[in-house]
Amino acid sequence: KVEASVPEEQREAWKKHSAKEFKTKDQFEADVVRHIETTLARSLFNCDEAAAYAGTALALRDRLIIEWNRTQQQQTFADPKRVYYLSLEFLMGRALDNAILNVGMKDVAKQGLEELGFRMEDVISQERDAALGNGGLGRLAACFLDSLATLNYPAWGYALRYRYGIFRQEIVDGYQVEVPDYWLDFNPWEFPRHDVTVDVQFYGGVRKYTDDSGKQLSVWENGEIVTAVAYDAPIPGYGTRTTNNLRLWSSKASHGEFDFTKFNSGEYEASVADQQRAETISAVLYPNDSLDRGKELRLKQQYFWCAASLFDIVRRFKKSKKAWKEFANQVAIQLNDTHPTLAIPELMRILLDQEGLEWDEAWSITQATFGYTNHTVMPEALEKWSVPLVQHLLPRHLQIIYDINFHFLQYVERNFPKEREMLSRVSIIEESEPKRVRMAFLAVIGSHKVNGVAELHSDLVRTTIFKDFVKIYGPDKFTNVTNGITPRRWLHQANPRLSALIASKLGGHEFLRDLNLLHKVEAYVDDEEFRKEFRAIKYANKVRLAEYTKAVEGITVNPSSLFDIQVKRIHEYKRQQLNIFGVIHRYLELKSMSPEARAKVQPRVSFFGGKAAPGYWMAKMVIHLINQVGKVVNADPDIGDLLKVVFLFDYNVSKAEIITPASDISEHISTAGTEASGTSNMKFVLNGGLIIGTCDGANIEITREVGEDNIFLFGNLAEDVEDLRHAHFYGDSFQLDPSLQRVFDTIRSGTFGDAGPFSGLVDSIVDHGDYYLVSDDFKSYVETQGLIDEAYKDQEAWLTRTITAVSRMGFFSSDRCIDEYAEMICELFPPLAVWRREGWF
Ligand code: IMP
Ligand code: B1N
Repeated sequence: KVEASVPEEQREAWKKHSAKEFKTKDQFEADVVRHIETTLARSLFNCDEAAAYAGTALALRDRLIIEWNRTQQQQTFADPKRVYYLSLEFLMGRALDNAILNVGMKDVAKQGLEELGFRMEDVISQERDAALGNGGLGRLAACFLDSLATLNYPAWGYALRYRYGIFRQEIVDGYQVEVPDYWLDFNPWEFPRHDVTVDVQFYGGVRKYTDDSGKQLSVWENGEIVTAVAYDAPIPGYGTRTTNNLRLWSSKASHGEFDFTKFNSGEYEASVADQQRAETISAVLYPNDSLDRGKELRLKQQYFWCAASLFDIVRRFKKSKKAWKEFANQVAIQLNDTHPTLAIPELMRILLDQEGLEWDEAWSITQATFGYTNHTVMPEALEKWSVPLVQHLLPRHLQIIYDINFHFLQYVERNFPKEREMLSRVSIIEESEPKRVRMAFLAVIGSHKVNGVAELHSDLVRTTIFKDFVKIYGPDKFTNVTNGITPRRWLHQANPRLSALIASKLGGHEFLRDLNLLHKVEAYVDDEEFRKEFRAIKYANKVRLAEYTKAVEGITVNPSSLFDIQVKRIHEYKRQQLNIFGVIHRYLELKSMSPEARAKVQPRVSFFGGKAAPGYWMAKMVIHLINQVGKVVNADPDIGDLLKVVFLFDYNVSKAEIITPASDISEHISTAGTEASGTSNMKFVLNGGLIIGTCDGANIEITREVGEDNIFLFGNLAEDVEDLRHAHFYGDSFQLDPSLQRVFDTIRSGTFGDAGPFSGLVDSIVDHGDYYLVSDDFKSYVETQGLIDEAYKDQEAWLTRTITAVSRMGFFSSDRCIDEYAEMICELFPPLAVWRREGWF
């Protein structure tokens, strides 16, 4: 069917010469060598590891693009419903290893590279991370793409092609320093599509007019135009030929803007300045995680990306010549948090102003198209854009938002006539000075489903920030889809030996596609041979991290110690401060012990890693404190191997692949009710580590799955947080736990260097209400760490717990999430169910 439009003779020629994918080792080597010699203009005699990486990546890229073309052609003529995932962040990490795995060429590539004189691991580690994200939200998007392709869903990701991803972190004198990440120097994974461009408008004004039929219409005009250029990255599924697309938009001056009249009249500089201004839009990823700063350029990014993506989606829909009422049957758009909420008024603008639909029809299409995933209930992360700013930048969208609000409030008024105070509570427009647009409310109103990302979080979504909306729309609109992770990257790639061990018992790697099969591992929990290998794998992974620590931090750690790891963005709510205060407490205890008592102590290494937002002073001081404590503790001859403190700089996805498999204990210790889900908690347990954590986010469901004996929970519950905060503010002068008091005294005394920088940290707890309840949870945290020390001494029992926990982690595959989204939110079923089961080809 696809080929019908092409004449017979030409079709034959195309077929004959059409690119063939390599299958054998010889063909692989031939492709790699061809790319090294021709594309890179290098030779046998000057091919270093970087060139070997480039040649291998280009060979794999050719291979992926053949599958990509095939997938897109199939989808173009089958024309199924497609799902579009709009996310400002995709934290992809490295692509080569993943591509080799997903196309099933691991052995071929390894042997091929060896014959050419290279070790696969060295070649793979030449690649720079694609770091177009901050943390969990962006990495979740990346796991979802992997699952969508693996499960054969016709899905596209849409994002921005930032010239600079998240900054690289360096540590100078114990302080974080940010260095730009110019990751595009060499990026073999993207295809520029200079033929796929969209002109996006900003500013200007709205004119009303009457068309020939007497209908009143609006047109947005006289704005400034910036052009979006598409760059595509192929996303291969695991064990399937489906290769989906991640489309990244890059901004450049429109032809109109790089004005040759300006150029000719001597305004060359002005015209270059225009160009640079346009390019600024996609220049840099905002480095804030769970924090909204309300910057104009960020709003410009959001609109630019939404407008380009919707244009593309609508263009693709129109190719099918279907009626508009079919739109939501063909298109599902999932909003990854509120960042893409402008897509809602943008679709309305297209339908009303360009397609001439009536309001009611346009609105029902829009609502049926969008689904919204909320990732946080913390007030500082909820986006609110100033009305004057939106008015200036997007005048027509502001009108549409007001109209949406008008219709919505009318509906509320009709249905809840007795609750007039509700109107101001649920209005999209906050009556502040200046007025602000509440993007989360707009997202709820414009979507047919809203979900949180773990059970507790979804409950909080329903009972706190969207309480009124549950009343208005009924409870069915609000649902839960607990997050997950892709076992391809987070088990097989990060921990190949564990994956191989499991495969040897389960008769193959099918569990990588159906993670629930892991439950069969539990049968081997008493199998001596299995236990021995499982233990050896954990030890080898710890040795690898110890070697890495030596190489990059110059710190020697003993791999027989208990490895305690907390790696994630640095944030007060995640409470790295609680961890480091606990470390200081441990240090003080050790110092006061007799040598005999010390001899009985369980040696431990506390690893930290993570970036602080550049403007987040408190988070930066936490990093500084960790480094200062490390300096003192690691050099203390009384302490030796009993305690080491390591800050692993520049934490990112590829480093996570080394760090995660090496934990005995990892820390997920947010103030209850603040961490929506967390996903690294899942990664650590899947790799044979246990958790110390609060009853927060997905920790709760991990407990449900692995059993209470296989996790170390502590601290206050979410339901008590409000009262505790209240008590801090209004209660009688509060008594600090004496051991925490001693920690603060030690910091203030200058034991860890100048105490000045740390005063804010201590004061926030002692004088400013301890919003994150560090003092309330400190005692139970320290006690639980004590239980862990004791438990770890019984190595056999510990091993049993870790094996049991691994075998019960099947639920946390992102494949399960994607099926839940598909079924509940995107309504991709039933037609896709058939393809999904039987594959596309
Ligand atoms: P788009 O959906 O128009 O952006 O097309 C995406 C990809 O689908 C293209 O790059 C082609 O590989 C494929 N494609 C689009 N239109 C056709 C068609 O008419 N026949 C076959 N393949 C197509
Ligand atoms: O999303 C993750 C969750 O696992 C984490 O618990 C949650 O904190 C994270 C504004 C965010 N929530 N909100 C953000 C990121 C960037 C930004 O500019 C907010 N990230 C999360 C996946 O569900």
